[in-house]
Amino acid sequence: MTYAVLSDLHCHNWSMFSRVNSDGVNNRLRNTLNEMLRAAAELVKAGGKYMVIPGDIFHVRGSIDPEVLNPTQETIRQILDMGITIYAIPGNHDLKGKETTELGSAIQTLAQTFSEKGSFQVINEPKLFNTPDDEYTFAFVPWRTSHEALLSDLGQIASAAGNGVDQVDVFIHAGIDDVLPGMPEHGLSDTKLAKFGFRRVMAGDYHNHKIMQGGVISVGATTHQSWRDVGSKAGFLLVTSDKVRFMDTHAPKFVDVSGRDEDEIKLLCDGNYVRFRGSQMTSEDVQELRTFFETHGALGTSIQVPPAQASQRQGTAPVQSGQTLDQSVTAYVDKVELAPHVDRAEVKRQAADVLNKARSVYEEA
Ligand SMILES: [Mn+2]
Repeated sequence: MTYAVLSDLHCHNWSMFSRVNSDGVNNRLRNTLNEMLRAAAELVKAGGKYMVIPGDIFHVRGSIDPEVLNPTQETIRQILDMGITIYAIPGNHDLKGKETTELGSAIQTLAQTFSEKGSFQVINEPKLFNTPDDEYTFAFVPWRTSHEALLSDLGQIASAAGNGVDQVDVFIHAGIDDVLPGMPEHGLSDTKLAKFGFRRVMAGDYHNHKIMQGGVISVGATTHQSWRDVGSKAGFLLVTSDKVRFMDTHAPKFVDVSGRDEDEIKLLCDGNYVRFRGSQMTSEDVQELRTFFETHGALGTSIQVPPAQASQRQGTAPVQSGQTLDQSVTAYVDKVELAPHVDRAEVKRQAADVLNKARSVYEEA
């Protein structure tokens, strides 16, 4: 028997590289919803009926946009009508406040909409249960702000499972060290998660699919969403008792072609959003490069080079700090003094969100 896992959908009215489809829906939101439907179709094809979403169905914290909610709800209705049961936990993006509460959870509204069907289940407390057909033992721990709380919840579930712990697949929303290259470690390692002895620990939050030791798995996001996702594996999982099959996203990816040769670039452009960073170029050369990307199928382009003329006028070499803006912000957050109750990893996440938001405006200009 097979079940499906999708995480970090981040349903949103995206601005960068987006347009409005004829039905009024943001095309990038539609791409995500189509991937959800594809996962449901693959699940049914494999004879399965459970879909698990370990967090971040929505993107914007603390408010729901009707142009996002309505098509998302309609997609979920279609999936439930296929005979699928969805189990979901709120991720940090689904929550208005820092902790998981029903009141502050955007996905609670989906649970209420589909309460009669009973087939969209939101889990707001740590929980261990068998699926109705006794095929699986699932456990869930919704978003926790501290690792201590998360690990303590997992410990309690493991002892409740007793000897059967090695048959339990547990779902959390927490970034695991070494999943995102360049993201500093923050103390939640695969070793710590593996030691409970669960069959699998599957985590949403960090947007990169990775299988680690001891059944610990970062699910990854369902689609690429921004330049932060360059190089990450996005898609969904089809899971059986002994196998985890990664299904690569069919939605456009954010790819960086800087330093690649022409043949590689041709292969990377098709159907994707394409970024190039390099040394100074004239505006004519930039336009030529853009046309080259588009000719080979790029759906959007971002060419980030210093303008050739401006720097000649200055007569000085451009300042090269050797650090990206993201690295510099991360380094700053590492150094800056924070109040004791403030979670440094959360500050980094939010700073990255702000940078990303600013970029989406800048890229469009
Ligand atoms: Mn997320």
